[in-house]
Amino acid sequence: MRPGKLRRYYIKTYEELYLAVDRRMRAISILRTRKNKQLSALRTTLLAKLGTAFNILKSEIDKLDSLIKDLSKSHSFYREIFTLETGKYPEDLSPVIKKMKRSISIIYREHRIRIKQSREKREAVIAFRSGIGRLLSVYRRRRRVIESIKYAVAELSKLPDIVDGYTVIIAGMPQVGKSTLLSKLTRAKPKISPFPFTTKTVIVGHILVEPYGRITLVDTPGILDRPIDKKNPIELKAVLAVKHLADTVLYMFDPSPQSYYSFDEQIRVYRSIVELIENKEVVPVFNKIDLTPRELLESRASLLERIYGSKPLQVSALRGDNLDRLRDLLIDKFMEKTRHLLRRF
Ligand SMILES: Nc1nc2c(ncn2[C@@H]2O[C@H](COP(=O)(O)OP(=O)(O)OP(=O)(O)O)[C@@H](O)[C@H]2O)c(=O)[nH]1
Ligand SMILES: [Mg+2]
Repeated sequence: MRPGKLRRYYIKTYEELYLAVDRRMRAISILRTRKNKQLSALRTTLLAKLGTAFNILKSEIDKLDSLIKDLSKSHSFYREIFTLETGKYPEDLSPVIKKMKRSISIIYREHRIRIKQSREKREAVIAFRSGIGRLLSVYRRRRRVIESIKYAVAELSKLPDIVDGYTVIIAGMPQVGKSTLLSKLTRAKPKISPFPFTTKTVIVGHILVEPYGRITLVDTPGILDRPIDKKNPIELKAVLAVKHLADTVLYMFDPSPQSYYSFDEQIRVYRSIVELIENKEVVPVFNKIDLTPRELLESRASLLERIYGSKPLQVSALRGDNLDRLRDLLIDKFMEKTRHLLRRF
C-alpha cells in the first residue's frame, strides 16, 4: 500500500453523513410530495427514503471496511503510525466494522417490514422515523473512533512511500542538524530552523547510485531523553522509523559547547537507539565540527569509542566538511547489500 493512495478514502464524520442523508431524503420528498397522499403512496415514499439512508450508510461503512483491509496489509511502519494515532491496530477494527454492517442490515430489514405492514399513515411514519434514527445511531455511536481513523488517514497520506531497497534513517536529538544533513546529501528541502521539533514528520530524500538503484535517506523528528511511554507522538514517529524502516541508522550528535541538549543526554538517546535495533548498524556522526574545539571533539570521540567501540564520523553539515566521506560510506553499505541480494539470485 502506498500512503498517497489513502487519499481516495474520504471518510465522513457523523455530521457530514447526517447532512448527506438529510439532503438526499429531502430530494425524495420534493419529487414525491402530493397532498392527501394515500397510505400506499406514503409507504412507497418512506421506503425510498429509508433505502436511500441505508445505501449512504452502507457505502460509508464499506469504505471504512476496505480502508481497514488495506491498512491491515500495509507495511508495519504504517500500521504502527495508524495505531499511534487511533490507539487501535487496524485488524482490531475489522470486527467493529463488520458489526456496524450487520446492524444496519438488520435495522433496515426490520423497518422496511414495519413500514410495509403499517395499517395507517401515522404508524408508517413512526416506523420510518425510528428506522432512520436507529440507522444513524450505528454511525453516531462510533463517531470517536471514526474521527480518529479520519485523522490517522490524513496523517498517513502525508507520509512518503517506502521503496524497497536500502534505507538510512537520520536520527538524533532535536537541533543536531539532521534536516541540514538531508538537504546537503539529497535534493530534498526540509524545513531547517534553530528551534527543537522543526521537523514533525518523516521526510525522504534519495541518493542515486547508478545503475544499481538508490539509497533512501529519511530525516526524522528529534528524540528526547525520556522513556518510551513519555514520548510525544512526534518523537514516536522517529522511533517507529528507526525500528521498522532502517537498514542503517545515522545517529547524529552535536558535540559543540553550544549544543541544545547536553552531550550526556545525547549519549543516552544513542544508547536507547542501539538497544532498540540490536541487529542493525547505528553509525555515530558528530556534526557541527565547525563549532567544536578540536580537544573537545577528540575527547568526546574517544569517550564514545571507549564505551561503544565505534568511532564517530566527524562532519559539518552546514559547511559541507567530510560530507563526501559520509556519502561514500553510505554508497559502500548500499553496494554491500546490493551484492548480497544479487548473490542470492
Ligand atoms: N554551525 C553549524 N550549524 C549547523 C550545522 N548543522 C545544522 N546547523 C544549524 O543547527 C540548527 C538546527 O538544524 P536542523 O537541521 O534544523 O536540525 P534538526 O536536527 O533537523 O532539528 P529538529 O528538526 O528540530 O530535530 C539550524 O540553525 C542549522 O543551521 C553545522 O554543521 N554547523
Ligand atoms: Mg529537522
